[in-house]
Amino acid sequence: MPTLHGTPFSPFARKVLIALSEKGVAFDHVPVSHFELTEAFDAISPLRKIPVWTTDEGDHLPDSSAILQYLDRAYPVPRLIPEDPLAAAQALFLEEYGDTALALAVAPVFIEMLAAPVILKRAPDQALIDKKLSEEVPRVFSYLNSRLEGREYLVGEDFSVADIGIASPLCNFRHTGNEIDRANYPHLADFAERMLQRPTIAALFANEQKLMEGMVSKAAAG
Ligand SMILES: N[C@@H](CCC(=O)N[C@@H](CS)C(=O)NCC(=O)O)C(=O)O
Repeated sequence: MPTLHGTPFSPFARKVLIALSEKGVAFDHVPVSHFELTEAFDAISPLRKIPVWTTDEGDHLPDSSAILQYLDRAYPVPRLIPEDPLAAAQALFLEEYGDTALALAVAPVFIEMLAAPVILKRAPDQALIDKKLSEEVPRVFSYLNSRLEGREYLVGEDFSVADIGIASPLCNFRHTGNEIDRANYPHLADFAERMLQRPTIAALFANEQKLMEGMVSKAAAG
């Protein structure tokens, strides 16, 4: 059985979980957190990052975008990378935007508000949260909002890696309880709702909420 290594709370591992669910691929899941990676993990992930996908043959793919490329060729139904060359390139760019600008804006908010108190057992860095929410988040949300005007999906007429790449970090943002300000970013707010109602993403998000509740009550019990 192929194996995914990576906690479902990682925006990068969640990209892979969404694609696997969309394609109905069976796999084993080792939900390792990046907070617990040691040197031994370098054997399968030279950058010591999650996610890693290990094929049945024992090959390791240590990057979410590489994994999505692989999955789309190995399990082509449904297609998540558009056939059209321009649309494919646009989708890959938006996936990259999600992995970089969006993840860098919202993942630290998630880490400080949830991982810090629950996993790392330290106080949140409120100054960092405030800076992300007041500077980077508005810039990134504004760009995404403009890309989504009049569109159901980010590229073309179908769900693609672009939507996965943007929806996944938005799940982390939703976990923090912060809202996408509908007055300023109506198209992005609608997109986030659509994505969170999509059955594959809704099921993953509900499972994460259950896991998070368990972690929060365990941390509260000391
Ligand atoms: N480009 C990588 C980024 C993966 C990544 O940054 N993962 C984080 C967890 S969300 C990680 O493992 N961080 C560990 C570290 O940077 O030390 C991908 O798309 O898979």
